[in-house]
Formats: sequence, structure tokens, C-alpha cells
Amino acid sequence: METYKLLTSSAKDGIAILTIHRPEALNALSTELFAEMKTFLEEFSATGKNRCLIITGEGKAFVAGADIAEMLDMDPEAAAGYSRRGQEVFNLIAWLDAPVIAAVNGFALGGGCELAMACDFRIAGSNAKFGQPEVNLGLIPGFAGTQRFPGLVGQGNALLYLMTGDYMSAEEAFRIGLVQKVTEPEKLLDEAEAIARKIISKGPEAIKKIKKVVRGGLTLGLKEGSVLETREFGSLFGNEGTEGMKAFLEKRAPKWQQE
Ligand code: CO8
Repeated sequence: METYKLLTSSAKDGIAILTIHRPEALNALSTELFAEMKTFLEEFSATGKNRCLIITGEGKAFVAGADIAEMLDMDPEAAAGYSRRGQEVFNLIAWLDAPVIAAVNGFALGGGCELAMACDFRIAGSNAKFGQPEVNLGLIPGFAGTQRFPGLVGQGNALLYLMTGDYMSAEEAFRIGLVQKVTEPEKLLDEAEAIARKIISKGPEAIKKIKKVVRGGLTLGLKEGSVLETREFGSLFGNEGTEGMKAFLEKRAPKWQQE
């Protein structure tokens, strides 16, 4: 999977790492970078070889935002198209069967913070900096940050950071619930990989269904989300769930089908 210009990827034991590799522009999200990311995600999904994806950045940034130089000359139509394309790519991440962990190694600003928010959860190095500084440019987020941010940190926190454009330290991001774990910078990838290994040791179908039901429920609301949960819960009986429960009662490790 090393066929990209602005990305690098590696995979081992079912865990893939996608590194955004445009350090000279602090990994800013250009049209070309989005196109490469889309191809990577489609390949990842189609091969089904890896069961967890970690996204990180090369150098001192995770992603410092959308590419400001590229956006400068866009007219309203082009800007809306750029926003839509970015949203499509981030939705691929959000709806990938496999869990996606953001390992935030530095600046996660604007579109970079939106990328981290599209992942299932976020681990940050203590040197990471988060923010939605679009207002400083006279802009607003365009890759669904206005929609995901309040869901993750509450409306008040989201509006505070969206309206002031202030940056957050990793600790502050942890405090408001944007980040789930803070590590020493040099231990960031080890920590993300340890969590990924733990996740892929669990029932593979159950992991996929947790993502599907939690994400689905957020778009459906409590009533329909609960119906979805019931359906997916039931579908684990007679296969993976039955094996897991049997293994527990027989005091042995479960044998998952995908292993
Ligand atoms: N876009 C393009 N280039 C960038 C970006 C960016 N977002 N961020 C940094 N760069 C470039 C710099 O221009 C610089 O290039 P050069 O070396 O050629 O001058 C290089 O990266 C290094 O950056 P700095 O010298 O500025 O590095 P510092 O360590 O001094 O500062 C900062 C780091 C604080 C991160 C600073 O670079 C910065 O403020 N960057 C911009 C952050 C920002 O405002 N991000 C939000 C962008 S807007 C956005 O993401 C909107 C998303 C929705 C779009 C919707 C579609 C229409």
C-alpha cells in the first residue's frame, strides 16, 4: 500500500497505520491529499485484511487544517465542492467497518481537528494542540466539525472554541472529552497500537456492530437506534456471541471466526 505521494501506510498483525505525510505544509489537507486518502480508505475497506486503523501525522503536526493556499482563490461553488469532498472522505472513516483511532501527534487544527473527530476516538501526545481556528480567517469549519464537535464535547464547549478560535492543550481537550487518553509524545503510537491490539482480540463481529449501532443510533435517535441495537444484538446469537458465552462457561479462550 505504499503507492501514495502524501501518505504512507504500514500494516502488521491486522493493524494498519496511515501517516499523513506532507510535513512541509504541516500536513495541510489539499485536494490531492483527500484523493489519496479516499483511495487508501476504499482499498482498506475492500481488502478487509486489517481490522483496525490508526491515523497519525508526520512531523510536528497531525494536520494543521485545510490547505489555506489552495482555498484562497476558490469561488463559493468551488469552496462548497471542497467542503463536500472533505465530508465524503471523513464519512468513509466514520462508517468504515473497522475501528479508527486518531493518534494525534501535534497540531490538529481546523480540518485536522475535524479529521480527528471523524475517527472513533482520539489518543493524544501531551504536546498536541487542538482547535477550530477558522474564525481567525473569517471562515467556519467545512468538514462537518460544526456537527461533530458539539456531539463530542457539548454545545457550550463547542461554541466557546468555535467562536474564540482558541487552541486547546491535550490536557484541556482531555478535560472536555475531545480526547480519551493523553500519553508522553514518544509513547503515542505504542499506546494506540496497544489499544488496537486489545480491540482486535475481541469478537470481530461484535466490534463491527458496536461501531454500527453507536454511530447509527446517533443519526437515528433513541427509538430507532434501540431497534437497530436489538436487531444487531440478536444477530450475534447462533454464531460469535454463542461461541463467546460457551467459551466463558467452559473456562477457555473464545475461538473467533476471523482468526
Ligand atoms: N494550509 C496551508 N499551509 C499551511 C497550513 C495550512 N492550514 N498550516 C501551515 N502551513 C504551512 C505554512 O504556510 C508554512 O509554509 P512555508 O514554510 O512555505 O511558509 C509551513 O506550513 C510551516 O508553518 P509555519 O511556519 O506557520 O509553522 P509554525 O510552527 O510557525 O506555526 C501553526 C504552526 C500555528 C500551526 C501555523 O502554521 C498555523 O497557524 N497554521 C494554520 C492553522 C489554521 O488556521 N488552520 C485552519 C485552516 S482552515 C480549515 O481547516 C477549514 C476547514 C474547512 C474547509 C472547508 C472547505 C471550504
